[in-house]
Amino acid sequence: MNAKQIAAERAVDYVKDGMIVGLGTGSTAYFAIQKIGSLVKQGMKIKAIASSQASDDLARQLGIPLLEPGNEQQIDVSIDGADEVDTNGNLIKGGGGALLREKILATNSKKFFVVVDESKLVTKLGKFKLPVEIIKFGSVLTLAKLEALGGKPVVRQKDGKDFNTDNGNLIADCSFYPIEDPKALHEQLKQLTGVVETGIFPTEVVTAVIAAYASGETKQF
Ligand code: ABF
Repeated sequence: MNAKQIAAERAVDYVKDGMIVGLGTGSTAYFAIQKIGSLVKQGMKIKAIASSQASDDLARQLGIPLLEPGNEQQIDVSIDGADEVDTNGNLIKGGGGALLREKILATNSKKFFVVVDESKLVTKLGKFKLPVEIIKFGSVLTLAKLEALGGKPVVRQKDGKDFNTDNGNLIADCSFYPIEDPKALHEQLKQLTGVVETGIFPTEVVTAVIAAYASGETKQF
């Protein structure tokens, strides 16, 4: 079993019969979704809410019943990957472009587990370019504001075109390394009109990070 799978399956230990689970996105969350699928096959009554079209598609293939987010549903546990995790448990997410929906699920879950292999652990955030979701209207102006803050924004491309999020927005990948105060930077960026969300998930959003090593050992913090 590889480290991503070990971390993901460890987090699924927190999923119990009758729970509503938030499904993350990416190659680590993939293993959690697979495991949840096998629990459903064994008869566990689990329902899920997906953070991306890709995870929604995977959950459907595995027969996991899916819900739309709504007031009547309290998400019990969300499990998701990350692009970087610092020593205090602050995260950068959004490498897959699903940061906004991921954050809506994470911040509306009773528990949020982050699953990573050791390659994601860093002392300070920011070597991984910080994804910032911005709306298309006036994006040149928003990009200029990000530039003025020193973020050197680059609009993410896919197949030679601007990448579109599931919400129809753009992603500006920004360079702020080293990010000394992740929460302060997040709050500063959120104040810019045109910025929808940032890929910084401050540590208070996170219940626990489960990191797995190639040796098979895990660390939870
Ligand atoms: C999502 O997928 C993210 O927010 C992050 O960008 C990415 C991590 O993917 P992987 O587990 O494939 O490295 O969780």
